[in-house]
Amino acid sequence: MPWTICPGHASNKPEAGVTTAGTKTNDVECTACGEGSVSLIDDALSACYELPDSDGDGLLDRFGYDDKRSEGARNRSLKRTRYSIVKDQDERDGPDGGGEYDQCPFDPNNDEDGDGICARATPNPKDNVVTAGNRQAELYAKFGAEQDHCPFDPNNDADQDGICDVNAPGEPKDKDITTYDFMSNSLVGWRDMTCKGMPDKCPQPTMFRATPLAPDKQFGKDEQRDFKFDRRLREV
Ligand SMILES: [Ca+2]
Ligand SMILES: [Ca+2]
Ligand SMILES: [Ca+2]
Repeated sequence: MPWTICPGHASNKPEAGVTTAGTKTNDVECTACGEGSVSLIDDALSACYELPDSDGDGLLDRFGYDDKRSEGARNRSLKRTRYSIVKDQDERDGPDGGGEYDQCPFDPNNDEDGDGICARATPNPKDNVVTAGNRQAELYAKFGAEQDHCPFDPNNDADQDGICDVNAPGEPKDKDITTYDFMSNSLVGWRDMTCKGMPDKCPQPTMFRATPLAPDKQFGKDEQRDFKFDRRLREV
């Protein structure tokens, strides 16, 4: 007697797993997977898998799942190979029985500043799976396995001084978001000196203009060689 096949997630029935194994005389019993568990394969061997929640925020990890899709005569005749975290991850928003997948499975605050970067590091080798650009990374926050070192600062330390411009309430924040360095990666702080409004009323420059102090108002050859111009400097 062929055993009953418990439906997987691709079926039009709610996914179910084996709760009583089949024997020579008894059929398999299937039970629909409850909230927070899945069965991603239709077969007569795989049970529902209770999904982990690594950061304890109530949202489920896609990582950790496994099943018996490579075992048994039927699975082998279908040329199934072992579950692959890269090829076979559940791409739905959540299991049939309830629950939702976590786009930042190691960040309980789930990208608090909304910049698409999760706050905590994704451990190896899971970080390789969700590296930005991989298909699986689309199931993750926008910037994949990147870690947000300024999780409360959506501009991620705009003046690049190593101090997050915004921090968690009660933690020190960068009071002086100003750049004094020509090698800076941004133009934050290079405000127009003729602007008389409060600092936050003066527009942020989009280019930098260098003014030589020499009487002829020209940069000498040595200055031109030493000065580190970048693409935002249009006029000398
Ligand atoms: Ca979670
Ligand atoms: Ca999370
Ligand atoms: Ca973030």
